Amino acid sequence: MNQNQLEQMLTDACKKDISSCTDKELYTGLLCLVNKLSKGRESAQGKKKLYYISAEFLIGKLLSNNMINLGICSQVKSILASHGKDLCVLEELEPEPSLGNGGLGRLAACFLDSIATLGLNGDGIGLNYHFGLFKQLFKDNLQNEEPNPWMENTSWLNRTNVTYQIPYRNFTLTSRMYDIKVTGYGNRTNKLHLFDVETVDESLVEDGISFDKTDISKNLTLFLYPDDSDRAGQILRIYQQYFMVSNAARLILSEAAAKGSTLYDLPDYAVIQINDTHPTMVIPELIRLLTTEHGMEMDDAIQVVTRTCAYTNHTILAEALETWPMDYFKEAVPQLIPIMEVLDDKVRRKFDDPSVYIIDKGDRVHMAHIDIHYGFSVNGVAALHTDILKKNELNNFYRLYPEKFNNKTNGITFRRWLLHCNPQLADYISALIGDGFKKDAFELKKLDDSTFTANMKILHRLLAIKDSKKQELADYLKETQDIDIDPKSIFDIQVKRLHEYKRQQMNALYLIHKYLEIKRGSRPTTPITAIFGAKAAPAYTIAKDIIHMILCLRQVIDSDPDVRPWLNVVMVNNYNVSLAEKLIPACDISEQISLASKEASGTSNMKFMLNGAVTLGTDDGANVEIHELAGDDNIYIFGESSETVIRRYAEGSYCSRSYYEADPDLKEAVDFIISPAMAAAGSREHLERLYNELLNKDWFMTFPDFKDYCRTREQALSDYENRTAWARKMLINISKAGYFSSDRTIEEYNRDIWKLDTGLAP
Ligand code: GPQ
Repeated sequence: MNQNQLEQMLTDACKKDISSCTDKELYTGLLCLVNKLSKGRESAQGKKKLYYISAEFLIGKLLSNNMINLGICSQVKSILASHGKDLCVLEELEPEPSLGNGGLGRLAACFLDSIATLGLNGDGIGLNYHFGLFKQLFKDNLQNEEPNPWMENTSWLNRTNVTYQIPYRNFTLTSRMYDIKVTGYGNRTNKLHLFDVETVDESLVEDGISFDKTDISKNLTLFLYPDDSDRAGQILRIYQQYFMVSNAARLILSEAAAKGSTLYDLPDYAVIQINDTHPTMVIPELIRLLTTEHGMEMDDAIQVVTRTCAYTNHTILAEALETWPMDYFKEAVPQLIPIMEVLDDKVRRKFDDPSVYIIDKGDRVHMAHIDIHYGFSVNGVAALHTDILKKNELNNFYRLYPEKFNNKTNGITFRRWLLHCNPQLADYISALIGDGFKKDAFELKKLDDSTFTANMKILHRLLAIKDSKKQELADYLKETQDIDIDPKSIFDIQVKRLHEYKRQQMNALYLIHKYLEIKRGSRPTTPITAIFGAKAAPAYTIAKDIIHMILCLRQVIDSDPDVRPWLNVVMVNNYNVSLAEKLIPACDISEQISLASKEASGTSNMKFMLNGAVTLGTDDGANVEIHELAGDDNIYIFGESSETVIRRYAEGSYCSRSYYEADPDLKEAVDFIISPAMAAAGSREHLERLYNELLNKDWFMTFPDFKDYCRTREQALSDYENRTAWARKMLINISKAGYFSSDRTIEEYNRDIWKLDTGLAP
């Protein structure tokens, strides 16, 4: 389509001349135009179809991404420019759906993009949360939560005619399916199906994010992860999960039947990827539907379902592995109990090992155990993670079913995380090595050649692009959050969910140490800006205390004229996908400092690498693979190894206080948390609780890694001063990032697990 035709279509969609449109009218017009253009593209076809079921799909804003994938983005930009309009301004009008929490949800969104791009026949299935996760607000240096409404009259959601009756113990809910089109890059359009109930009552929510948890028909799809610190909240999760999977199961069976499946041959028509354990109930629910509504024998149904379902594990943290009391199922979905009892009974007859039972002696149901026994594939999300699953966490299962276990190292979509968020860098790469990397990310390897890595002009240009992204971020944070940062400083960034194992607290301890050093006169050569972005789960007390510490520290430093010009600590408000798109291209040093063995993979580490940030991290999750690819000279690795950490846990002898007593720098930093200066900025209660937690527990072992972390971070800061050597590290990181394209990950899922027809060649 040429530019004139496109301009005419946009004018038609806006129903008036582009120049006379308000920004909002233009945004809506573009949305309609994109919907219309993607309508022309059929879903990928094929006998067999993938269903990716997930409680989270952190899709981010869709306008620009869809335009990139439709191949109209640069044309639209110039049409808008010719009328004095700016796409960036329109983008700000799009609300961001917060249908996810962190990496797991964003991974699901990257996967949908790659599945469509590769022309695979596969849809996502999830829930349509009206208020998403929550919107984060800071008040008195504390996190507050508010609903995050995102649905507007004209939106990406399309109401369908698909509805089902979903049965619970003493009532039935009528569901409705909404679809969001997932447009692949230069290719087919798939769908994200989001189920909802029409009786949901948004007015139930008052005072932040609290609401009456009793009336399920009114509250079912209000929030992702509603507060589950009490029984009612926990049972609400069961109601949600069952709603998601019962709808999914009905849709899957009806689509297969419509294509001619007898349902005995369901595995030829459907493969279900269970994204962590939230959708696990799809297994008993499918078995229930096959036996009660389709007349199948129990053993046949179990066989069919086992050959259809595959499970992805995303964590080894014991507290994150879901187990639910049998009572909850009795209360919400008693129809599943006979099925789960049969599943458990079969396991007990076959294996004489209580650690692999589905229902334990305390009458709790272990969701992951259902997936492993009654699915055909179990995968981890990075090489180290899968190894730890096999050797430690799931070793008892690995010994029973070695053939089921496989690794699929995570990936990210380069459309969003390079072409969209950093067009300057993408264009420059195109100028150097051509456009091929946009379809085949491995072509980035071409950059690792001395014609580029030893070329001063190229290295300087790379630095200039980084500088321009830093300036853009500085302008954006000033305008939207009234945060001042110096674009000439080093941008050191840690953005991810707030969790003790990710160790934002260790980053903060370093910053306290640095603050005190500067105060004593030891100034860095280049000023440092340390940026955090993180939401804490509303009921996770220590995580909220860590946010409080960081915000108090920010205030202390901000009001100290001796230090502020040299060290700036910032926590952006309401970190989300849109902010990530601005932060990541501007980053110099990427903080990936989880306790070794605890971060299953991490995916922001890959996004930063792709955008030319250098990683400062532990040998954990996918950092291990980044380390291997980038090489020792282009990454900063510190800290104890995963083996040491695992051994330390097994010995049970870790004592944080002994490290505190032995290291004066550490002691000084920890004590500062409860100093008068910090207390004046915040609440003594929160700060003391965190101080005591660290001193008496420090479950994620920040103290043993503190010294090495400080030393390594200092090394990175000093290496930054040699600008061309640093630029070379950046370039090598970019050149090795191709492996982390989610296209590669999805090809592996398809090759090893899904085995779908590969529709169009990409
Ligand atoms: N992850 Cl279990 C989440 O974001 N949420 C979860 O509930 C669980 C895992 C993350 C995990 O922490 C990261 O290391 C991974 O990179 C990510 O899933 C995707 O696999």
